[in-house]
This record gives sequence, C-alpha cells and structure tokens, in this order.
Amino acid sequence: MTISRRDFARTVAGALVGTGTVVPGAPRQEARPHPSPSQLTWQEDELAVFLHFGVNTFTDREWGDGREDPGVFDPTLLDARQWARAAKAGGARALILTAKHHDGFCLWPSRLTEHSVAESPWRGGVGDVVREFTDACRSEGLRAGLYLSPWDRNAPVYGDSPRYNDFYCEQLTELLTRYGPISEVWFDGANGEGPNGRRQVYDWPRVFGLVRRLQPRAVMFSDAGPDVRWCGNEAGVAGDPNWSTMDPAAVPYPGASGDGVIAALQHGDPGGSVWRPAETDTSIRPGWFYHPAEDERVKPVEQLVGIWLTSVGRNSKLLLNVPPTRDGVLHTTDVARLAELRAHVASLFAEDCAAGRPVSWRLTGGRTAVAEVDLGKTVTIGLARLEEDIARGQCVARYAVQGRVDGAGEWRELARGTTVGYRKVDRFEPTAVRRVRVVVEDAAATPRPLAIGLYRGTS
Ligand code: FUL
Repeated sequence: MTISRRDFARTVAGALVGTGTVVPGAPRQEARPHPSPSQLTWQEDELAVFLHFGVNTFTDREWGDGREDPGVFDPTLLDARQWARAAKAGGARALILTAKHHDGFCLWPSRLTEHSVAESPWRGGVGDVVREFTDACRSEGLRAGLYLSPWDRNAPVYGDSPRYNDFYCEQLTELLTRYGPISEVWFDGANGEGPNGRRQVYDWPRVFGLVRRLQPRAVMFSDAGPDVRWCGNEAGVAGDPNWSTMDPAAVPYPGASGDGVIAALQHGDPGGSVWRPAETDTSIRPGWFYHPAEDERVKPVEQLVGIWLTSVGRNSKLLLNVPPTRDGVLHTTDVARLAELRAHVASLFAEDCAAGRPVSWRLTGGRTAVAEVDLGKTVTIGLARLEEDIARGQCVARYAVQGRVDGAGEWRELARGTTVGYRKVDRFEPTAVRRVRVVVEDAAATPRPLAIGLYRGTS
C-alpha cells in the first residue's frame, strides 16, 4: 500500500523559518545518480502483487520440467478482475504475472511453441491469460508487468544459444507488442539446463535493447538491472544499508554468482554510478505457486507487516506473491490477508504527531546535519518515518533519531540507522517526547532536508 509522501516543500520552508544556516566552506551539492521517471513511478507504487500461475498450479510443483501435458491447465473459474481487485484492496498499484515460468508453458497463445494455453482445454483453447490479466489491470487502474523466464525447460532450441536468443526475443516481442503498456519486465536469474541438457548463453544487451525499443517506459528487473535490481534474497528483507545506487560491474549479468554478488545486491553502493533500486520479492505462502496443502500456511498479518517494514520501510519496493488457485482465483484467505495488511499499515501511519510542525534544518559540516521538530506538546511516539527527496538522489549514510521530554534535559537516542532513501521506518520503545531531532552523522554528499513523520507506532 502506498502511504502519501510527505511534502518536501513544507519541510524545506520549515528550514527557512527555522535555524537554517549553511556552514561556510561546505562543498556544493554535487550531482548524484537519480531515478528516471519510470524508476521513480516504480518506487512510488511501493507494493506490487506477483502472480505465479501456470501448469505447476495443476501439478502441485514449484519447478515444472517442461514435459507437462498442456491439457492439465484448466482454471474453470479464472477471473483476472478478482486478482486485480484483491491487489488493489491490498494497496498494490501494480501486478506482475508469470507469462512463462521455467517449464516453458505460455499463458498466452505464442506462435513460437505449442506448449501454451492454445493446447489446453481452458476457454476451448482460444483463451489468453495475459490478455485477461492486462485488461483487468487496466480496468482497475493498475500497472501490468510480465515475467518471462529466460530458462525454458521445454523449448528444444534452449542451449543452442543463437537460436534460443531469437526464440526468446520473439516471445518477448509478442508480449510487448500485443498487450499495450507493460510497466515492468521481470527476468528471473534461475538458469539451468534445457531439455537437451545444454546451457544457454543469453544475449542480454539484445534483450534489454529490445525491451527499451518496444516499451521505453517499462522498467527491467533482474539481478543485474538494468533498471531495478533483486534485493538478494526471497525472505522479504532488503539490505541495511540499502543504497539505490550501485556499481554495475558488481553484478555484470543476470544470474551472476561469485564473491560479493549477494552483498552488492543487498546493499548497493554509495559510490555507485547508476541508479538501480532494490526490489524485494517474497511470497504470502511458503511456495511461489499455489498448493492446497499450504492453505493453512498463509503468512499472518503481523509477519506481513514485518516484511513491509523491512522492504518498503527500508528503501525498497515490495513484490508480494499471491498465487491463483486451480480455479483461477486468489484464495479467500489470501485476499483477506492482503486487506488486513493494508489496514494494519494504514493504522500505523494514521496520526502524524509532526504534521504541520515546523522543522529546522541545519548543516553542521560537509556531510552532517541536524533536523529538529518541536511537537508543541509532550506525546508518546514509537515509530519514525524518514524520507529523502530521491528525485535528486540518495545521500544519508548514518543517522540517529533523538528525543527530549521538554525543552531541557538530555537528548535520548530513540533509534539509529544507516540509509534513508525513498523511505526508512524505525520502530522503537514508545517514549514521551516534546522535541525530536534527526542527526545525520554521515552522508554520501551534502545532505538535503529530510521529510519526518512521527507516530505512536501501534496499530
Ligand atoms: C526464482 C524462481 O526459480 C522461482 O520459481 C520464482 O519464480 C522466484 C520468483 O524466482 O528464481
């Protein structure tokens, strides 16, 4: 769910009426890497719903081997509008569907293979899940993204590298030219053998170039970007620190392994030359695909709120997988859980004690600053929300949140953290305070004013 961004203009104005001074001789603000309009929109969506659906849904597997009979695919009650409505009710602004998983079965009638819905009994073999999905997203005002697994365990040409690269690019072309605007293209890093036992060498520059040409506003996700990087795990936990900048050489291609790759994905790099924010993908259930045996194992809302805090609350975007059932709808338990997640997060941020209070902002050195808020009365707070204006890049590397009961006395540390970026949320022991300050102890460049929200922290 998105919770409205703070008004940076108000914060900056607060700085002007406050004690704002610029340290003489402080370095000029250098240009930092910053998001493209599409990357910014992607991040502002905050939550997207992932839909793993295909032959595995019917065979009860997580990875199909490509030898499935397309006849097993028959989601008789398929209702893509229900997926989109449930995602929207959960606060998501985008959805991503597995148009093809590793088994190679296509949810659209691809003219490049017979391993698709066209060979299934569903809708008499004339159905197209990708069409119904993209139409439903549009009807609900949500962005539509597609996952096209590079690894294909069915395609006979897989591993015959130039031929499979042609095959893959033609499948991508079908997906990116038939269904209107696609907001995100998801390239999975899993990369095993094909049906012929051979491994594929992908032509990533060609693939990325094709997407740019056909859907210039789409962001591309993979371990190696180019627009959005994987957060490095599937547990719902973004790195700490989590820089949205990185060194592109640290993860040179999707599926790259080796020393430092996971650390680079988790943390990014304050000195990185490109803007490549981290996406946190995890599932509401133990598996990515629907399994009836997991109906009692849908994550409780407290766990989902925790995941939200370690992803959206840690400068990442959350891509939460909610898999359709064999009927072709989202399970009622999952639908209810999505709505609960939204309600819990909304209640955490319902009342901002700092709203309307002036914030003073003072640079205390080239890479340090202090922001201070007078709450006007003593209030109990247990949650702080900090935000940088990432349209201009990300700066803060280390900070402390401190509180003081009255105008006098010692400042007491409430929380401390590393990066802020789009949003950082800290929970701490509820404490009665009248004044709060955020001390920026280190930054990658001259820090700019932060937006600050302060809350009770109980839902
Ligand atoms: C992994 C895949 O192997 C899983 O099946 C799933 O699609 C997950 C999102 O990515 O690499």
